[in-house]
Order: sequence, then C-alpha cells, then structure tokens
Amino acid sequence: MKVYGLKCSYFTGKLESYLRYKEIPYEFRAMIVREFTKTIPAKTGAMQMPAVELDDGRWMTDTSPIIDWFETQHSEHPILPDDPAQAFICRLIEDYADEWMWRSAMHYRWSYPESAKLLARQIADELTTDVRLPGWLKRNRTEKRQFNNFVLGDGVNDRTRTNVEQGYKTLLKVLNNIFETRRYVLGDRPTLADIGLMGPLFRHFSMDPTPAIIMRETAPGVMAWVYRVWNARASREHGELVSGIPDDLLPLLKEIGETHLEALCANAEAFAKGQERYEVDIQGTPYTDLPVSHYRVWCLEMLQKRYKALGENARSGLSKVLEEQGCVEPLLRLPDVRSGYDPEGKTPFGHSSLPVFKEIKS
Ligand SMILES: N[C@@H](CCC(=O)N[C@@H](CS)C(=O)NCC(=O)O)C(=O)O
Repeated sequence: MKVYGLKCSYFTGKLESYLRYKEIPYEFRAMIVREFTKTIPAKTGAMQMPAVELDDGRWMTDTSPIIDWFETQHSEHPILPDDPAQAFICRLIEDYADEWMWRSAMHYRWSYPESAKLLARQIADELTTDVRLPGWLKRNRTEKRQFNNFVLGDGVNDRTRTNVEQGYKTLLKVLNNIFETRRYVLGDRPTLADIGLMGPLFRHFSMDPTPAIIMRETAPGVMAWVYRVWNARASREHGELVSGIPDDLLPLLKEIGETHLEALCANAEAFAKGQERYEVDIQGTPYTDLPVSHYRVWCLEMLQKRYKALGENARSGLSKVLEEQGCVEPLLRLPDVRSGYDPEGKTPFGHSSLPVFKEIKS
C-alpha cells in the first residue's frame, strides 16, 4: 500500500509511527500539490494528509479510523489495552493530541521566523514540485497560508499566546515526569496514547527549531521517548502495562478536562446553533473567533459513545478518576451529541470524509 503525506506532517508522522510499530509495510509517497488538491479529495472527500491507497484500489483518510481499521486487520500486538478504562484513556489522549495540541504545534511552527522559514522551504520543496513558480514565491505563499489559516485564523493572538505555549510546556512536564519511571505512557510497551501523542510531539515539537530547543532543554526524557516510539517494533516490545490509571497521568487528564473537553463542548454548542465561529474561555484565557469544526462535533460524539459503552465495572472505577480531574462534567455536559457525520460507520473509507476545518484559504 502507499501512504501519501509529507515528512514534516503532524498526522503523517502519527500514522507512520503506528505502521512502523505494527510492522505493516508501506511505501511512502511525498504528496504533491495536484494530489493534495485534486486526487486525494476526489478519492476520500477531504483535502488532508496522510491518505492511504490500498493495493486493492481503496483509499482511506483520517488517522484515527485508519488505525482502528488496521487494528482489525492486524490483531496481534494490539495498541489498545485490554483494560477498557485504560483503552478509553488512550482514546481521550489521542483526541486531545490530535485536536487540542494542533494549535500549539502550528503556532510554534509558523509564529517564529527560525521555524517558519525552514518549514516553508521544506514544505514548498517537497509539496510544490509540480507548481511552476519561482521558489521564493512558493515558500512565501506556503508561510502565509499556514500562518493565516492555522495561527491567526485559529485564535492565536496577544491575549491567547501565553496559554497556547503553556499547553505545550504542561504536556512536556507531565510526560517527562512519567518517562522517569517507565518507557511509555501506560507502561513498558506503546499504546494508542503514545501513537496519538506522536502527532504533535514528533514531526512538530521535537523537530521544529523553536519548540525542539524547549524539549531538549527542559524535557530530554520526552525527546528520548519520541525516538523510542519511532524505533519501537511490536515484535520486540514485550513489556507489561501498568494496572489501572497511574497517578502521574492525572495532571494530564486535568489538563485535558480544562482545555480540550471545554473547547469540544463550546464547538459543539456553536455548531448546533449554526454558527461559523465561536468563543470559549480556557483556563481564564478568552479565545474568540475560533472556526467551528463539524469534524470535532463528531470527536465529542465518539468520546461520549465510547464512555457510555463502558461496562459497569470499568465505568465506575474510571468515572471516579475522571471526575476528580474535572473530565466527566465537560464530557457529558451536552447530552447525546449527534454530529450527523458518518452515521453508517464508513470511515476511514467512503468518499465523503470531513476535514477538521471546513474552509482553508490558499
Ligand atoms: N483528522 C485527520 C486530520 C489530518 C490533517 O488535518 N492533516 C493536515 C496536515 S498534518 C492537513 O492536511 N491539513 C489540511 C491543510 O493543511 O490544508 C487525521 O487524523 O488524519
């Protein structure tokens, strides 16, 4: 099969980390503009990377359902823990890493010239080989497009910048502490929590100049973990998982409750009212003029469904832990969220996938 993406892409890095761990062979194809803007949307419905083309001609998009599908095809060495409570925590961490950390990762990449210039060059050189324009113009356009859509357009400004950066630093602190006593988030082998966190932490935070200095200087254990996951292979990782939810993970759950779950709720409320933009207060910081995401309404719907589907035993233990960290109230604040997306459960296949953001200006 072929994986179309870029070597500096958040979600391509997440999927590649998973495929390498599971030892599922693939051919990497550097995406070019025509494929990104024409072929991929025609085959999957969403202009986003990565995209997978299977040998039988089927296409997939969206890393979370892609990984779920691969898990059904390669059931040995599952990346979801057997303990349903731990499995739910993995889903929650994956969603936070995919959706909440995105803004911090884009801010650190595109707000600081030493990162922005380097990445504009990398992206333009790799992606736009089929665009006949001078290199300087392609780099310039890339930098502007990313900054306008994902920094300015996603609520990063003088009032929110400190909170956006604090989110990264808090994550580093919690993880560095965890990796002092074990190799991966939930024990001595990777789970979906590790794979999800590779989205922001691998191709962005550990590699982009500005956040990578912070990681190296303040959280070298996280830097080591990034490359440990990248080098992990299921056939040689025989470690055990911890039992239950370890205490050192609680600060991360608290952070997720205060940030990601709050934002998911405000987004879903705004979507229900038909709004295009919304506001939300996160840890005392007012975020205004954020783009409403239909896709993220589905994220909340899926988290609610998975939480409610837990058996009595798993739920009673987990709900106490999650309640203490302030996660249950925002998770269930909106009763029975219905996004209307993917009612037949066709993801990651089908031709009508939703991108995270409806409108991306070029
Ligand atoms: N939910 C999707 C998100 C994929 C995604 O947003 N990928 C980014 C690049 S890492 C993208 O293609 N963004 C659209 C753009 O930049 O135009 C997934 O998990 O695969």
